[in-house]
Amino acid sequence: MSNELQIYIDGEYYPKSQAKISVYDHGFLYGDGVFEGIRVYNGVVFKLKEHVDRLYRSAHAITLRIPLTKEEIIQAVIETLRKNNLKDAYIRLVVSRGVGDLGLDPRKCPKASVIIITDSISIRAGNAEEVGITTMLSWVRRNPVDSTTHEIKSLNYLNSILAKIEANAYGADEAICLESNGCIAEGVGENVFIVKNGELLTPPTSTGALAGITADIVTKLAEKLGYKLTIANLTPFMIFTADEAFFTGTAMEVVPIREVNKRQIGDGKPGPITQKLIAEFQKVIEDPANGVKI
Ligand code: PXG
Repeated sequence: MSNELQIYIDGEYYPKSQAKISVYDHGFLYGDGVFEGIRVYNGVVFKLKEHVDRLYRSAHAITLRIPLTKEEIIQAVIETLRKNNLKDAYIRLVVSRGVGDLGLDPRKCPKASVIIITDSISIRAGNAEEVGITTMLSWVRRNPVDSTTHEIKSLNYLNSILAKIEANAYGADEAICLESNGCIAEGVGENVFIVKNGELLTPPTSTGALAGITADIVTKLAEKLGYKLTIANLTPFMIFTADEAFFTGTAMEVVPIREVNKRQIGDGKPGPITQKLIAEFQKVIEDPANGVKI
C-alpha cells in the first residue's frame, strides 16, 4: 500500500502521482465545471452540507448534471478523508463537464467527472490574524452577473488570477476586485467587510460576488453580537476611510486588512470588531455541530 495521498476520481481511488484526467476534459480545455474548497477541523468537515448545496447551485446554473446525489457526494468526501487518515485538511471538490471533443459544445460531453482531492492544510504563513494583510484594488473588474459571474463557483478563475498577478506585482498580499460600476466586489477568493462607526458593511452578491459560506457565518455572528450589518455598495473611498476592514473565506478564515493601496486602514492594527469576530469564528470552527464528522 503506497503512502501517497489517494485521490477520488469517478468512484475510484488513485495515488496522487497517478491521479489524472483526460486532456479532452472540458474542465481542462475550457474551465467548464464547478468546484468547492472545504476545510476539515479536528475530524469534522466544516459546513459540508452548505458547500455541497452551493456546488449543486453552481452546477445547476451551468446546466451541469452531477452524476451523484448530494448524500453520495458527502459519503465520497468522508470516505476519501478516511482513506487518507486526515483530521485537519483542505478538500477540493471538483465537478467538470467531462470528456468531449475539441469543440466547446457541452452536449459532446456525455458524463461529468467528480474529483475529490484531500490534502493536509498548509498553515497560513506568518501571523496575518494578529497584524493584518496588505491589499490593493486591482484594475481587473469582476466578471459581471450577465457574464461568468462569480456567483457561480466555476473552474474559470482567470479573473481572480489576473487580479492576483497585479497584487503580486504591486507587492501586496492580496487583491481586492471592483465590480462593473467601480464599487468593491470581493477579493480573489474572499469576501470583504468594512467597519465604520461601529457598524459593518459588505457588498451585495448581486454585483457578482460569491455568496461566501464564511461571510454568512460572520454575518450571523455579527447579528448575534448586536452589531448592525448593512449590505451596501462600497466605493474605494469607503474602504480607504474605513475604521476596520477584513476578508472572510474558507482558506483565510477571518483576516484583518491593514492597508489598501498604501492607505492605512484605521490605525493599521486589527480593530476591536474584527478581533471579536475572529475570536467568535474560532468558536464556530471548534464546535463539531457545525460540520459532518469523518
Ligand atoms: N469569493 C470567491 C470568488 C471565492 O472563490 C470566497 C469568496 C469565499 O467563500 P467561502 O465560502 O470560502 O467563505 C471564495 C472562496 C483557496 C481558494 O483555496 C478559495 C476559493 C477559491 C479559490 C481558492 O484559497 N474560494
